Amino acid sequence: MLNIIIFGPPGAGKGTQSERIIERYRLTHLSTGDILRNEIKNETKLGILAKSYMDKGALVPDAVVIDMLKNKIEENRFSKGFVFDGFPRTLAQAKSLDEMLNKAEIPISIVVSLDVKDDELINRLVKRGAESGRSDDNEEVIVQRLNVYKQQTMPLIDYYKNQGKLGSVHGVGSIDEIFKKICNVIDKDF
Ligand code: B4P
Repeated sequence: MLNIIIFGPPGAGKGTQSERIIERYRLTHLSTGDILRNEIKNETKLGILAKSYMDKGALVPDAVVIDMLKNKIEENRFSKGFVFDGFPRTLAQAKSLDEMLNKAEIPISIVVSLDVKDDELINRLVKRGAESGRSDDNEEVIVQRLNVYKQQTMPLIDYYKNQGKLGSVHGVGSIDEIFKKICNVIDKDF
């Protein structure tokens, strides 16, 4: 089983590259951002709660997201493997994921970290906001999301480095070039 975490700040290209990874390696895409946006669209209780955090650039509480992800893993238990996109985002989420997967004897294989500087991230997300109207893609909220990333998510780099699972990829350039580099990192180990 191949379980990949695609890791990086908001706008690094996680969602974009995940689409290609799942196609090439025949994996199941679990994007917590997409799942939450779907809940918002369907105006569920979870969606209404999530929106109140996402619109401020804050993370949705760990307990909610962890529970949601556990259900999705269970629903897709016959999959060949997963691409975790946007999860984990906190140490508590990372530890829960390890616990869940280790218990099922399907641990994380590799963490691909996309490195992109802040000014490029802001440009990309402002552009996406203008095109898609996504409510958290405006400059004020983007700056807040980047702060949250640095405080709560970046510590996971050391967490996975210490497990010997981190592979870094420079995330600027064409989408094809970056995808090639990601495949090299995955294929080197598996
Ligand atoms: P996400 O949906 O994960 O959104 P994101 O960080 O903005 O990344 P995304 O995958 O969408 O964008 P990508 O980098 O591909 O999270 C949104 C919110 O949901 C969070 O702020 C949080 O509130 C909540 N949430 C989600 N998961 C959570 C969790 N685990 N715990 C708690 N809360 C959670 O792409 C960005 C743009 O760049 C696109 O327009 C793309 O076209 C462009 N792009 C991609 N690659 C490019 C390249 N090489 N060159 C130029 N542009 C590129």
